[in-house]
Amino acid sequence: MVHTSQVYLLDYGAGNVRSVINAVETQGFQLKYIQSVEDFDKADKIIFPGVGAFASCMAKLEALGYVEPLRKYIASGRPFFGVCLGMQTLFEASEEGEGLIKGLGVVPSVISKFEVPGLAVPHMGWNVATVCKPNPILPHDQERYYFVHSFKAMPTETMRDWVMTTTTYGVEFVSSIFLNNVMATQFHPEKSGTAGLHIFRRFLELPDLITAPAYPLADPAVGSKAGLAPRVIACLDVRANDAGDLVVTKGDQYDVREKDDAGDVRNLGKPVELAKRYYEEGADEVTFLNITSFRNSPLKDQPMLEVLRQTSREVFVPLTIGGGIKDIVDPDGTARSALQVADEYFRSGADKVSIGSDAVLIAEAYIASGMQTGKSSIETISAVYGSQAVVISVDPTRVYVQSPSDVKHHTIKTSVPGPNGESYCWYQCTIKGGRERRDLGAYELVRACEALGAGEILLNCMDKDGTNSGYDHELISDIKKAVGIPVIASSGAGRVEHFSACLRECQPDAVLAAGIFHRQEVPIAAVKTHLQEQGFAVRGAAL
Ligand code: 1PR
Repeated sequence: MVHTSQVYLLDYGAGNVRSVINAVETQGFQLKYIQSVEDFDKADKIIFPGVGAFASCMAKLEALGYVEPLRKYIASGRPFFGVCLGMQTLFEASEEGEGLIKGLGVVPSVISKFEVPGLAVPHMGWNVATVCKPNPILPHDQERYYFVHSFKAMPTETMRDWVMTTTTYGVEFVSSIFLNNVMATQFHPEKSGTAGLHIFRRFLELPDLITAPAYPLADPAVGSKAGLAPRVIACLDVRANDAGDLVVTKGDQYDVREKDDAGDVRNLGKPVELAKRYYEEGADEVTFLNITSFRNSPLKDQPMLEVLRQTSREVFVPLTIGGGIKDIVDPDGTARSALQVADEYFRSGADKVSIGSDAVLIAEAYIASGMQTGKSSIETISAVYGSQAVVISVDPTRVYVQSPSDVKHHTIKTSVPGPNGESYCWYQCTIKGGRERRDLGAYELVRACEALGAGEILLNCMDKDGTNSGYDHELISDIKKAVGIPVIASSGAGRVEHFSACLRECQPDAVLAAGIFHRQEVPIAAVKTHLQEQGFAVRGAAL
């Protein structure tokens, strides 16, 4: 079907809008881009997918001369849809920045910081939206959508006419708003699977929001399934095989070659196909790790960019890309900053970048000097895209010691004694895919990275990787206590019980697995069903 309305995207050039574009296009609509103040008059509908930080977003809108035209557009009664920061900018002001930063002033309230004792911030993952107001967009109450944010709106008295849904994460906050022609969500419809795509479809198909018939409110007796669901993440280690094809591979303790005489790189499938399969099977997130990234290739030719472009056209859950996020020099001598490298990945459809080797080197320098330079990959990327877009991938290996005083590193008392009866250990950081050990502990690394602006930890464990023997609970519990940002538990999952045991004992924010999914030994749906039976909040079709 050909749609003729002029749908415009307000892209002020600061982040990943590719997934919103893909989500809209998959519904059969073509987007145009607001490129001048005149475009506000031409638009029948505007979608504003805000990304990055509130202050820089408002500064950019001011600099482009868009603030007044946008206010005028909204006052005209034509439909407007804001996503995440695109919702927050509608408010009078936000605490995100130096002092209170002024917003568009459409919604009579203020955005405040998320501070919930004992809960990781950013609020990241799939949470339940409770519908409070009849509206033409959300057919279902208690649907789970994907959130990622550190600031929130509260359902204050002044907000009464506006609140469409609320969500609970320690506190009840406003997860979407709707009044007359203005609708906006704190969550990301473009990352919320089919439930999210439905929201865009309704917004695009309805001639306007003011006269559109509303879905009835659900019976409150149904009750809330409230709570953030721990994410189940599928991880794809990608590299070129010996024939030069890009394949998904999987190592045993990081060795990805077959054990036979030929010793070829293990080939478990094609990256885009597998990612799509995992999305359809219910993965809450997909992570690509480009595991041979330390070998130099020109940035623009990075095959992972094309993998992301293709994947983001069909996979509507968050996508993370890791490997090679650092300052690089192209073979022709062109220098590219880590931020430029990340820019390319975000523009190609990534929602987060994961930094491995570079993070270790940055943390070492930071710990040695006690100084933040503002120039590292972690600092520069989080300043532009927000901390939630910067994941630190940790590749630690266990080192036994007789006593904590034997080393300068943070140690833990272990219930799995070492070969010489040692009852303490520390976790040594490695770089270059485990090829080089560094004089830095994982505990010190994650704390330094959090201080520098990282928003999440992807915690691998070299000793457990590919063993199918369960996660390293001692490591995960220790790291979870070390930081206030979300922690993804990785390495060692072999059975559904490993996921629930890890979640119960270590309380990570997400559980990741690779080998068992690739080899089709355990389907993602089986993990979800098991977690649900064990009493965990779960997002998925099984519910
Ligand atoms: O250092 O920033 O260029 O990033 C390189 C990235 O590639 C890092 O995130 C590093 O973890 C990853 N990497 C490098 N070499 C390997 C390898 O396997 N030879 N993969 C590698 C790390 C570990 C996990 C794995 C889990 C779950 N793979 O990602 O998916 O351990 O596996 P399992 O469920 O099968 O046990 P940089």
